[in-house]
This record gives sequence, C-alpha cells and structure tokens, in this order.
Amino acid sequence: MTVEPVSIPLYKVMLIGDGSVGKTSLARQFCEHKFEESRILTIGVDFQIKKVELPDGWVKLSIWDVAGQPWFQVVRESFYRGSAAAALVFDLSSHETFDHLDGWLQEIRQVVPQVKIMVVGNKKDLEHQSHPNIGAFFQKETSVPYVETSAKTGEGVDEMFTLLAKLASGRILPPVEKTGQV
Ligand code: G3D
Ligand code: MG
Repeated sequence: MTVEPVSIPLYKVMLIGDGSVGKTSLARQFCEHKFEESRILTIGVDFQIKKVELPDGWVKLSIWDVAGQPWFQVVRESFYRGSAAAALVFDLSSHETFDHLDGWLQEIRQVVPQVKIMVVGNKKDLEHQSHPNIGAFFQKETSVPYVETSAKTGEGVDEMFTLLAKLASGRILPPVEKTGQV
C-alpha cells in the first residue's frame, strides 16, 4: 500500500503599506528569525515561502512584500493578482503611515475586491503615541483583525502571520453582510 503525500495548500499573501514601516523586516523576522538594523530597501518585490501550522493542519504562505513608492504603483498592481489576504502595515511611531492605510486598501481592492485584510501596527518597541484615527478605520472596516508587532524583538510576529494564514485559508470568515433581509 502506498501513502499519498498530503499536499499543503499554498496561499499568496501581501504585506502592503508605506515605505519603511517594516514590511521586509517582518517577513524576515518570521521566515528567518533575523532582524537587521541596516537598510534592506525593497527595490521591486521581496518574496518568501514559509509553512505555517494551524490547529487543523499546515498551510504554506507565499509572502510578497512590494515596494511602497508611488512610482511603483503599476507594477505593484500586477503583483496583487491572486492574493488571498493582505496585511496593511503601519508604523506605530508615525501617524502619517496609519492615515495612508485607506489608500493602500483602495489600491489592492481595485485589483482583488475580495481580498481579506488585517491591520498591523509595527515598531512596538519604539516610543509611540496612540492613534486617534484607529477607531475611525475600525468603524468603517468592522471585524478587521489588528495586531501590534515589533520586527526587531519578534513580539507579535508569529501571531500576525498565523492570523494572516487563517484569513487567507478561509478559517476566519468575513462578517455576514447586513442585507436587511432575514
Ligand atoms: P519596508 O520594507 O516597509 O520599507 P523595512 O521597511 O523592513 O525596510 O524597515 C525600514 C526601517 O525600519 C529599517 O531601518 C528597519 O531596520 C526598521 N524597522 C523595521 N521594523 C522595525 C521594528 O519593529 N522596530 C524598529 N525599531 N525598527 C524597525 P533603517 O534604519 O535601516 O531604515
Ligand atoms: Mg521592503
């Protein structure tokens, strides 16, 4: 009797947000348990594959970290295709990067309207103020998972990617649309 190898489902996930919020550092911390202080500027796309264990089995994530510069928009859009979930990443020490999340969401939804999303506040190890607009974003985008991370210390990073894997694989379902019908 031969045992068929169980194929592990693969999901494409995107890390999006302004330049320097820590997207590449988060992927590197998760995949290689490394953090580098020196600049690791993403020129085009960084891409890594990593297996993630969920309570009911393994999934593989292909993690895409696309350069955030405005002039790169057209190329970025072609990389969004086929993505199952996206982490909208901002820098907890920079309000501006949070204010831009809506723009990032619009950009990816134009290409993948059904993409599942989560919000990640990175650089938790740095001094930061609270974000007055966080409530507004979450009122508009109800039931969006939110985690705070530090790519530097590793805090919250496994939790972030486990959530992303659950979203991508449909283990967290989007809230039921209110249609007014019973
Ligand atoms: P990006 O891929 O979103 O553009 P990077 O961001 O991962 O290239 O990170 C941008 C800068 O922020 C890098 O510093 C990196 O070391 C730093 N960084 C990323 N994550 C964290 C974090 O959690 N905490 C702290 N303290 N710094 C972080 P440089 O100085 O090289 O620009
Ligand atoms: Mg990068």
